[in-house]
Amino acid sequence: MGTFAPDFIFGAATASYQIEGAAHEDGRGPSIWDTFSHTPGKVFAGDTGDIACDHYHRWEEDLDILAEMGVDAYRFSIAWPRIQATGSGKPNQLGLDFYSRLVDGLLARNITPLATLYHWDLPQALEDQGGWLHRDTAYRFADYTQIVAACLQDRVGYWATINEPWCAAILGYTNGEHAPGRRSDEGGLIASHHLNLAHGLAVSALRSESHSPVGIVVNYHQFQAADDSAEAQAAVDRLDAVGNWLYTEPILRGRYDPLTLEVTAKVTDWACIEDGDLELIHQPIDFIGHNYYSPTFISAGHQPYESGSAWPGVEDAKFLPPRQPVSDMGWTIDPTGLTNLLVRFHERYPEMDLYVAENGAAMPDQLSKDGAVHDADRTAYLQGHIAALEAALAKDVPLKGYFCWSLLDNFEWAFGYSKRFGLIRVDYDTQQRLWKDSALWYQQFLSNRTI
Ligand code: GCO
Repeated sequence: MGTFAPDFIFGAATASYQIEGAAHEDGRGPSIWDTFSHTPGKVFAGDTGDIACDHYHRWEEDLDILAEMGVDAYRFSIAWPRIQATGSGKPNQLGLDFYSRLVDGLLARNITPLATLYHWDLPQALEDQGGWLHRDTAYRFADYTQIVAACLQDRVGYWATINEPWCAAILGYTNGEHAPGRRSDEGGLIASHHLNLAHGLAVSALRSESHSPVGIVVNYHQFQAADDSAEAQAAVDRLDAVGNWLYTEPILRGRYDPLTLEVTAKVTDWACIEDGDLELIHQPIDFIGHNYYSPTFISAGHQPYESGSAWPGVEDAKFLPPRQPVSDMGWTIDPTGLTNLLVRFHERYPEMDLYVAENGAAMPDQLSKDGAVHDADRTAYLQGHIAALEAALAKDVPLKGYFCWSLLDNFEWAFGYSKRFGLIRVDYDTQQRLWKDSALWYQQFLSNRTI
């Protein structure tokens, strides 16, 4: 156990649709998540992001909480539909002004802004034209990025182009679990390529307006073979190819991994890849952000590929049940998975600085009689995973920072408000913010950075 270096960044993270609310205010247009959440049956209890944590109006209070907590940085996302209501055309100055105030508010509190340009809230008008299945959306994303970067420039300390392209593409366009809820085996792969292209085009746009570091945030699936058989490892390799290297190989190596092309050949001919695309995608970047929550245990076995699978083309890979203990999401709690992820990713891409852009847990929080949330389970989760960072650093992983997901309880996508990930409890009736015990622990940890 030790103390983290002074230049190691600790923060907290949120995302626009999950906390802002004000869905129809100041020129914001509808996003695919507005449409999806208002579609009966798509989101738990019919929850929507219409109000969420009302962060759009309470942002100063929330920044004060961050300052009082003692974070170095804050990761948030910018809602494209606030900047361009239909995803293209003249920027909405009121939207730019909101994020300009937010960034200035962070800087005034000596907190470094890390801005994610796309955390899934695609303007619905672009979806109506095909969304991420439509190549042109990548170019619209670059235009949007240029507008935002020209406004915020180096007031933003770090830029992340896209949050979790796998979720946006596969859950949005292959199995339909997320917005826009489309179901097509090939769709998620086409959307993946266009998101990779959008990333590359956005990097170029950012470089033209800002000197700040640029990267992308991925939900790298931490697959772990359940036994040491060659077959189990081969199954992990196939899942890695379709779930992980599908993004990092074109972005960091300017190619699609041969195993990715081999496994997906039964689903797509990759006709969406045009000459020059991989050069556009493979722009030099400064960091990779990893969102880690849990490992996934894999064994080999006869498991034919079935249409609708979130792993297009993968066969003979069996997903084993989660291992205890689990979070309120039913996800295995295993900090060694985080160390393994960071070490393994560094071995494959040694040139990349790494950040843990999200890590945290939904827990069955209860408001106790004394009016507090004694979430010892969340505190234990955070302690274990922050300690796991040290194990990665001890193996010379160029890990530069850690962001807890999430600052606030918020709209957990298809789970609505039924899952609470926050350090801060949000009473959705009153919008009152309440520091959970885990927030008090994180504040104390940040005061001496010793675990
Ligand atoms: C994600 C998203 C977050 C989620 C969080 C908990 O990683 O899926 O970035 O928006 O809310 O991860 O699932």
